[in-house]
Amino acid sequence: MKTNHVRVKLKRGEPSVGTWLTLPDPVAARLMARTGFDWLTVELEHTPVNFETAANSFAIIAASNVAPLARVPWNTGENIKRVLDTGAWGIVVPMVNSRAEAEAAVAAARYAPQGQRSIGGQLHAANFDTDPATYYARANEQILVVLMAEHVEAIEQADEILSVPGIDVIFIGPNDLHNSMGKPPAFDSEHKEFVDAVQHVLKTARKHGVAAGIHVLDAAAAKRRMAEGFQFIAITSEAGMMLSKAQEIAGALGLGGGATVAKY
Ligand code: 3PY
Ligand code: MG
Repeated sequence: MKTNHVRVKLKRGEPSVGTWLTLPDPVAARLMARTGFDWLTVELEHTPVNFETAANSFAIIAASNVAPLARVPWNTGENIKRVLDTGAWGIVVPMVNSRAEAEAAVAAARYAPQGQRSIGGQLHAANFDTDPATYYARANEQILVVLMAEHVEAIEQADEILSVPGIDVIFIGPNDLHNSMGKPPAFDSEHKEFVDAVQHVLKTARKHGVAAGIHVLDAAAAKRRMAEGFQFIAITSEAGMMLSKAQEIAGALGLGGGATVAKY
């Protein structure tokens, strides 16, 4: 059975860097899997990506020995089961604001006795290059559970959320977090409330032995966050990278101002 190298690195205290796949296209996944990132998160929350396209991308990513992760559209057992049973090596769960929501996400992602994930499917074992019996016996050691802190409620409840066993990463969504503070969405800012919230999550994660993560805009920001102690770093998305480079080139040639590009 393949080993989820992202979980190993995080447990060793090392950083692990990846990006988001927002285009509903396994061809884009195939190409992105060759760029060097540790993991690629197929984004089902804010995109047209459906479960079938996601499953095809997971297979291609896993075959390249990159970890395929899935951000589910919402924290439901059904979403978590579908992406794990079709071969994701881990889940990113948006908007986890309470201990009960954290418990529900972990229960959906872990087989008994740690959780109550249902038995079934073939693609999960195939993506770990093993047979279903081995997968069922060892999946709890391999599946990465990433819960998102992206609302002021999650910041207030961080200690409660992080005390739930079975969480690998607490991952800050800076855009939603700013929004919940009544501020314009952004990957980073100097707003004191935001700066304090980020540091609070980092400190609380450390207290509970859970890796902290955050979504950032570029490599410079990724390095800054790693120096602060963040381990699970997402840098924008494949579409964000493509559009910002295209805009830079068009701009250098004087081809008009170009529209503001989406970052993820
Ligand atoms: C946010 O910034 O809100 C995110 O969800 C990033 O992944
Ligand atoms: Mg968000």
